[in-house]
This record gives sequence, C-alpha cells and structure tokens, in this order.
Amino acid sequence: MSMVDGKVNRRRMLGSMGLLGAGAAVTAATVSLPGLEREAGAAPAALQELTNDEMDALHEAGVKAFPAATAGKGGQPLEPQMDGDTKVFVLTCQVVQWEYMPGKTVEAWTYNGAVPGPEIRVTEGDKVRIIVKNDLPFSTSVHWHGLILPNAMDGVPYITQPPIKPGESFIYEWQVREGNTGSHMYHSHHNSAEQTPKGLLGPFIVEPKDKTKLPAYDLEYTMILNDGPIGGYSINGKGFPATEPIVVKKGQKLLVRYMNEGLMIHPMHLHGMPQQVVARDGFLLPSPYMADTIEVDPGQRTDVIIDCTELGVWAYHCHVLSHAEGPTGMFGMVTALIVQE
Ligand SMILES: [Cu+2]
Repeated sequence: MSMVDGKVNRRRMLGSMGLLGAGAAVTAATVSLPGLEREAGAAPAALQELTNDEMDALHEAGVKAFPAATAGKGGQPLEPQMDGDTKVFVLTCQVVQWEYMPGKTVEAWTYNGAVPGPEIRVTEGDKVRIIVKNDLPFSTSVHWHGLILPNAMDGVPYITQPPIKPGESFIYEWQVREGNTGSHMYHSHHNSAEQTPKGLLGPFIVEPKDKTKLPAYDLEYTMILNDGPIGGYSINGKGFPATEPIVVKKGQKLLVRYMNEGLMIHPMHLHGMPQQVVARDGFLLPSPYMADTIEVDPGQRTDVIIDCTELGVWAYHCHVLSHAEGPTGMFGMVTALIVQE
C-alpha cells in the first residue's frame, strides 16, 4: 500500500507543482528502449532482442506509472433538467479525440464527448425524456439495454424507428417501470458492432424506491468493459496504467457494477478478497453466491459486493490473460483495489 500511496501522493504533489501532466507520464508509461513501443495487445517487433532484465524493467515502468494521468473521464453523472415531473437528459453524439493511454489518442464516437458516456441515474417510476442529438457524420440510434419500455422507444432502426441521421435528433420518452431496477446500459443499435465499441456506450442505473431491500454496501463503482478500437482492452475507456484505482477503507463494503459493452467475454478477477455476486442484469439474485472470478459476457451486467477486509494494493484484472499482460508488462484490463486503514 505504501508504495502506491507514495506514488499517488508524489503524483499529486508533482501535479500541483505543474511538473506532471499527460506528457510527463508518457515517459514513464511507454518504453525507454530504442525501437520498442508498448502497444496494448501487440508484441513489439524488437521483443526477441530484449534481455530478461530489460523485460523486467518494462514491467516495472508500467506498474510505477500507475495511475497514469490522461485527459477525459467517462461515466460521470448527468444531471437532468426537470420539465414538470419529467427528468430530461440530453445526449449529443459527437466525434472526439480520446486519450486512452498517456499521450495516445484515438478517434472516439461518444455521447457528450466521453467514453463511457455519462451515467444516467433515475428511480423506478420516474418519467424520463432523453433527447439524442446526432452530430456524427453518420446515422445512429440508442438502445436502452435492460429497460422495459414502449416498443417505439427501443431504439432499433427499421424495427422501431428510423435511424437518426446526421444533424437530426430523436426524443426517447417513457416512464421507468416499477421493478425495472438495477444496472443497465445504453448504446448504439445501428452499425452497432462498430459504433458501440467505438465509444457509443454508457451506464443507465435505476434505483429502487425502497433501498432497504438492497444488500448493504458503503460505496459503489461502475466498471465498463470494452474491447476494440478505443485502445484495445479497456476499463472505463482507459487502458492500464491509465485505469483508475479503486480506493476504499478497510471494513467497507464495495458494490461493483460490471458492464460488458465489448465483443468478448471478460472474467474479472480480484486478488485478495472474494466477490459476492448479488445481481445479474439488474435482477437481485435470490441466493447470492461467492466467487473470485466473475465472467461478464457481452451485454451482461453483474453486480458484486466486495467485503474489503484485507489491507494492501490488490491487482484487479480480466483473467483472459492476453487482455491484461504481455511480454512487456501489464496493459489493458488491469486496475487495483487499494484497501487503506
Ligand atoms: Cu478480458
């Protein structure tokens, strides 16, 4: 713990001194060996020329760079405007350059300029209106994944609506059904194998009116898994070491909402402490169960509660190991749970 704490504190201190920005972090996060560039998922051409110590040094540099600073943070709460008793949200589909690793950007197709898109959070029974403006140079649509709603609001072009063409808007409006609570998502349903992993994805969380029926937890964290054009394997739009550590105090119970918006399965493994699976696709399980590796298939949401009993910095990663570590170190779907006193 102390090492990472020291790292975080040093980073904060350097940041306040103006010495550490994305540019400075690049040096630490990328390679220092000539001709070798650390790329998520790609073995460097010069790999066979590395000595054992050089490979170790690359692993060390990646870990020491964590958490590396990057511009942009997705999944932030989107505040609604009230129109009478209706909660109105505005999502603008737009192209941005997204920094997924220090100094590395990629064109992303986004809701409101971030990957993942903003978090929409409502309560069962709420009337919601979501105005989707399409500033992309191509058509799109939004599907509300897990929500039970009128057919015309389901967001599938030529089945329930015309595509939203460039420059046009579409208004989705419904009353969130009683009981349709939990962890849901929204994403493109037009050319979706390309548009969704490219960034048109976000969390949609419905809270119950009566929270006493929920399992107890102290804090929560949404972890959106993706694979594809936004820097390869990512957690919340970033690849290690630019992923965000989750910091808790010993004894706290942490709710993690896994959401898989990618095209592959991602079994998420936490070191040090088991996970109690409490909900699947928004539905509370009648018999929660313990596990240490939680498979999250494309489209699925799995909620777990972690009883943070063990002090330290615990590796937290996808256990398809090629999504998390290569010969030059960890990358992609890796973060840490930091349990402090
Ligand atoms: Cu994976």
